Amino acid sequence: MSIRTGAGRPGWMVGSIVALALAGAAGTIGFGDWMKPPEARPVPVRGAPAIRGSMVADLAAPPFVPAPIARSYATEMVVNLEVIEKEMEIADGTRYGFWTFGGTVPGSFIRVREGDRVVFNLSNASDSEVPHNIDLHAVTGPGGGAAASITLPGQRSSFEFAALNPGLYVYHCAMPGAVGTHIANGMYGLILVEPREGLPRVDREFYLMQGDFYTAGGFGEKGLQKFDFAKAVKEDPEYVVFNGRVGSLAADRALQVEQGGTVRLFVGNGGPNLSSSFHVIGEVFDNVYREAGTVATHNVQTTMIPAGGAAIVEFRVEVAGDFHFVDHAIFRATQKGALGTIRVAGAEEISLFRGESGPMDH
Ligand SMILES: [Cu+2]
Repeated sequence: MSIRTGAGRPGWMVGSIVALALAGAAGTIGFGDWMKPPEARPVPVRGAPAIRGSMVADLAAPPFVPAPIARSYATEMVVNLEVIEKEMEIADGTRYGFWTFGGTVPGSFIRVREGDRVVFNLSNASDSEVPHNIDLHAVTGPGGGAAASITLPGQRSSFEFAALNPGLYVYHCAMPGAVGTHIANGMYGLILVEPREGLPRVDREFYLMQGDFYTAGGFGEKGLQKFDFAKAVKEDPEYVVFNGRVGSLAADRALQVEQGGTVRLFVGNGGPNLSSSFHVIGEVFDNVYREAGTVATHNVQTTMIPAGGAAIVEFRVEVAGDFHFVDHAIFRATQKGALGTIRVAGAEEISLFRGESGPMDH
């Protein structure tokens, strides 16, 4: 079908023809949909349910997450999160002035239930040098809360939202005029809005988040490194890492799981610039909730996680050994730090895999 837009044709008429053509082609708008209950409509009508009681959210530092939610009703969930500017190592012997939500990169993991009314209290530590705020992608509301949460050093702000859509969402600082710099300094994390019916039980859940960092000195240069704005604009990072530093989840900090168990990874990408080609070497993802949406796809090797996006991946670890996860844009893994390890404890299972580790295998 082609639509010609003749000169002089009124704009509204062209618009109507396009709208009708799109509706007809996609077949998504039908009168009958309005007769269905709200949740059966292609675009659901969402509203806040009745709220019962109030509680303070348990937050968790990466790579861990708060326990699954057992509640069968919506409640008022009070989230208290503090912004802390602090120097930490980005690699052995290399320090960086991070800006954090809760003292870690990524920030504290927040877990609420679909329908909860979230009372979000953001404080900014008194020794901070600049104001900060927060935009949670789980929020339905202007700026994701950003304008309502601009907080000066030593102050606190508060806003409220209804967690309408289930899913895993990125949150980040969004200070007007300086969003990129704040995110580049590590100001991001994940909030899980658990669906009303909960998530299927697994043996272990972990929290990973990729980020790209722009230091004045080259990769591995020692000492305190300054943020390099020009490199950030060019999207040319010195570091691409999981959980804020080279080796955050490697060697004796590897994620520990038991052979035969099921693993769920909540994987986010703070960016600020790069998309992640997330891959676990020697594993196939049994389930991937791509872009952290609701529908799972299966038997996936590598999943794409955009900057400011997330994915939930699940798999069973049938074979013991070390399984490295990477950004499969592979020079980021081998030269810039995008590498971590899942260590599966157990016994050899030769019906599934048999082979010796050679001298080059490390
Ligand atoms: Cu900030």
